[in-house]
Amino acid sequence: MPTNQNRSSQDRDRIELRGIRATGAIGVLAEEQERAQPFEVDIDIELDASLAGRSDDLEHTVDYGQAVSIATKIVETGGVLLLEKVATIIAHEILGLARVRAATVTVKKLRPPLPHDLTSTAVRVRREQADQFLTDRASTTAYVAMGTNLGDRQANLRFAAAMLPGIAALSGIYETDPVGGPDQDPYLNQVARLETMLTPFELLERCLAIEAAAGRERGIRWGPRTLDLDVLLWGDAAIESATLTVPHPRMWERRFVLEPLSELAPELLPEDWNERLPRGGIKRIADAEQ
Ligand code: A4P
Ligand code: MG
Repeated sequence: MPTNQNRSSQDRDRIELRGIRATGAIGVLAEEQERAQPFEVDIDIELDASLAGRSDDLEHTVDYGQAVSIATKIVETGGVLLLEKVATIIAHEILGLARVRAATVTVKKLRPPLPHDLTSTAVRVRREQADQFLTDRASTTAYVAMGTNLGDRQANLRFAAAMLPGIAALSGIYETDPVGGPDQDPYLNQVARLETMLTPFELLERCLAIEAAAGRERGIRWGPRTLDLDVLLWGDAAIESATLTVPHPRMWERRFVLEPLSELAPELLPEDWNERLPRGGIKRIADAEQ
């Protein structure tokens, strides 16, 4: 957990880039698409600069030269109609740089072709790390692992399958010996494939809400639970944040995850997974209920 002191410097620290000038063919009018016009871009990068502030090492901060190059290149590439789109593309590219927590990008059209007296038009967007996964694709394929070893286990799995959004397929149901934690009853495990519009963070929120609705109480780590929902994969995203790690960090070591997942997406598993993982302690007991 970040300390309060950390959190406040994360909130306050910014790199501010002002007046990045570039020309590009951007605009709704035909003439704007044909002839490049001048733009000015301002960028605010939110980051935790406390380490770089002590170390004096470029590795510990964001190289703002890269941010300027990104903005210049995107404007010069042109071929976009709206300032909203240009600003969003720049913001998402900047979020791809290490250590950027959020980016605010203002794109200003310096000579707007309007029959009025005005100096400029501008659009400002702010995007955070979590927004990186807001795509314009219809949906993303994600996999969620379900586990239960308290109460009516089959009913808990049915509940999860009914509550998870966008279920496209379910694996069979496996009865499995508990791995880790205290002495506890066997689990039922199952994996779901989703076609989802949710970002990975929204999907995690949804999973936590469904666990709570199933009466999950958080006690000892790896202890018995009515329902555990783990986000295994979300497209090909690699996420390491305080609240979410994707792919799920322990999935590759767990037969109770990989065996059901292999029914739905064998191509996603390492070739040797079946030989590598200890056998036993797992039995397929039912097909997915339709
Ligand atoms: N979190 C981070 N990444 C993820 C992710 N990809 N998916 C964070 C879900 N959550 C993720 O989770 C703690 C926090 O992890 C969440 O609040 C979220 O912000 P939790 O569910 O409260 O804790 P947990 O599940 O008790 O701990 P952990 O370490 O996640 O346990 P696992 O790895 O889920 O393992 N044996 C059998 N046979 N079958 C099982 O299903 N499950 C576990 C739990 C142990 N042994 C088992 C089984
Ligand atoms: Mg969990």
